[in-house]
Amino acid sequence: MIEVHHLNNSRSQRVLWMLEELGTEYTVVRYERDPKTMLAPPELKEIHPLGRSPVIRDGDFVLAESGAILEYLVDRYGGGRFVPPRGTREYETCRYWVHYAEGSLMMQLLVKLYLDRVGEPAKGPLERINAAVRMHLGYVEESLGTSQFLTGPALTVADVQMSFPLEVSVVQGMLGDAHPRLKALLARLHERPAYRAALAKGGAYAYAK
Ligand SMILES: N[C@@H](CCC(=O)N[C@@H](CS)C(=O)NCC(=O)O)C(=O)O
Repeated sequence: MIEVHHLNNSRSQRVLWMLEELGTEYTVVRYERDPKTMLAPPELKEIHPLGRSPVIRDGDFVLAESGAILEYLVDRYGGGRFVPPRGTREYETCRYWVHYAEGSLMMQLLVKLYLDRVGEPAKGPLERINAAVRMHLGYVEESLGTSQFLTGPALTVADVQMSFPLEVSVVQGMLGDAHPRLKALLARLHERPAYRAALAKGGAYAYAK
């Protein structure tokens, strides 16, 4: 059975959600962040040398990196669900959003998180990163257009992977009334039974606003 090495309040929540959508059996191995540093406990390094979450173990295969994990899960257990047909433009767009989530949007949000902590001395760089985050969110809002989900009328792995940076954007006060389509998308994602079931399995998650 698949093991998900899951850290509270983390990106790993979307792996549980994906597995609930797939209806694939899994167990959760839980780790708690240090309440002061918010870092993962050292035991996570026993499953993967980087000591970050998520990590899954499927048989003797250990895989880290949330985008790679989600793509692996839909390829292996999806039977064609949660991903557009290969060879189509929608398939490539789906893959684009999976990479964009961590490679572009989340990267900006992490810089913002650290600069926010520095405070006044980082005022200039913080203004620049806020402008960059606003530009990114405006771009995602426009890209969504009138679609129900990021790659069209059905939920795909792209929506699952993008959920975390969008949720972090809400908590950081960057995603709001200027983004009615993204707010509606998040509401649509949050009301899914599989999303709710994953929350019940994962424990503390501060981003499901
Ligand atoms: N790009 C990686 C990032 C993994 C990552 O940094 N995970 C965070 C949780 S959101 C973590 O484990 N943080 C604990 C720490 O840095 O000690 C992914 O998408 O899986």
